[in-house]
Amino acid sequence: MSSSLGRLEDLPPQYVSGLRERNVVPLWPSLRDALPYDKPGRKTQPSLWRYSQLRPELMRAGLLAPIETAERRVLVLCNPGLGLDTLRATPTIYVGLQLILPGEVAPTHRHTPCAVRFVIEGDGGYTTVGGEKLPMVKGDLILTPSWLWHEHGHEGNAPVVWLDALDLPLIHGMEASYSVEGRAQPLTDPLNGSRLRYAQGGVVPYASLTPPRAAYPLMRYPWAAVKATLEGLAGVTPRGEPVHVAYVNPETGAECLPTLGFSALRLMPREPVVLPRRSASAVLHVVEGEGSAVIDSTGFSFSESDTIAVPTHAGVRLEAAGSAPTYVFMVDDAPLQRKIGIYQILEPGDAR
Ligand code: GTQ
Repeated sequence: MSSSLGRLEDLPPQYVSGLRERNVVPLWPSLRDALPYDKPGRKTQPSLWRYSQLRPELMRAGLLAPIETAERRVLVLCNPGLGLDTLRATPTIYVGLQLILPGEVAPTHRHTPCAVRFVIEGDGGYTTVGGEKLPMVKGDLILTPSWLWHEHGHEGNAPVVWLDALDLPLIHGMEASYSVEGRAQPLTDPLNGSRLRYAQGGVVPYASLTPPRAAYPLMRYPWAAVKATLEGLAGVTPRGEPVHVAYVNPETGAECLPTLGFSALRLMPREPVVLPRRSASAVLHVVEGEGSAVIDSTGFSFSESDTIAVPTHAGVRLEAAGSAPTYVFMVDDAPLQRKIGIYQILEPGDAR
C-alpha cells in the first residue's frame, strides 16, 4: 500500500504536457481524489432552505414569469457545495419549489428523468399522468415516472405550491436527459383511478395477480393515509426506534421508482431520532411541525415546509420541538444504490 503518492509537480512538465496533448493524464496524482481512503470525498454541504424565506420569492416569480414562457415555474434548491448552476441538492437529487396559479396549465411533456411532486400548499391543483388525473392535496406524493406524459393544472383560486424531486442530476450526468412536448392528454382513467384500485395495503385488484403487471400501478399516495399509518406504527414501535415508513409499489413491495426512494418519519419532542449513517444522499422535507436537525456537525432548527440536504455518509439526528408530533418526508437515492450493489449502512464511527 502506497501512502504518499507522486504528485503532478514531480513529473517533467514536458512529459505531462505531451501526454495532455494526446488527451491522456497519469492516474497516480489523482488516485486519492478518485478513490479516497475510508470515506468518499464530499462536496455536498448539509444545507437548509427555509420556506418562509422562499415563498415570497416564489410568489414574485408568479409575477415575473408567465407560465407560457416558464413552462414550469420552479425555483431550484441548489446545494452551495455543488455550485449553484448544476441544479443539484445532492449529487443525485434535484429539488425545486413549483408554483402554479389559478387557471394555469403547465403543458404536457415527458422526459427521461423521473419525478415526484410533494404538495406543500393550496387546493385545486392536479397533475395528469398517463391519462389519470390526480388531485393534489397538501402532503400528497404524486409520481411521474420516466417517460410518462404529464401536465399540471389548477382549478382552485389560491396559489398551489409543491416540491419537485427528480433524478435529473443522475440522468443529466449520463448525458441521457431530454424531454419531448406533447398534446393535452385524453383522460383514459377515472379521476384518482390508481388510488381507488389500491386504497388498502395488502389488498389488490384480483386481475393484477396474472402478468403482465403495470410497472407503476399507483401514482398518488395521499398524506392522510401515510399519516394514519405512521400513527399506527408509532403505537407498536419501541421507544428510541425510528417511526419510519417507506412508499412502495403496492403490487411488488419494491420501491415505487427505480432510482429514488421515498419515506416518511414521525418525530416526537424529547425523543431524538438518530438515523444510521449510510451511503445514500437524501433530502428531508418538513410536512408538519417543527424541530431541530444535526447533519454531521451542522445544526439547524426547522419549521413546516423547510427542506434539508443530507450528504452521503452523514450522521443525521432529528428532534421535534413543541408538544405535537413532527412529520418529515424523505427522498433518497438508496433504490439506485441497492440495484448497483453499493448501498451501505455504516455503524456509528465505522467507515469500513
Ligand atoms: O413539472 O414536469 O421541477 O419537467 C423540473 C422539470 C418540474 C415538471 C421540474 C420538470 C418538471
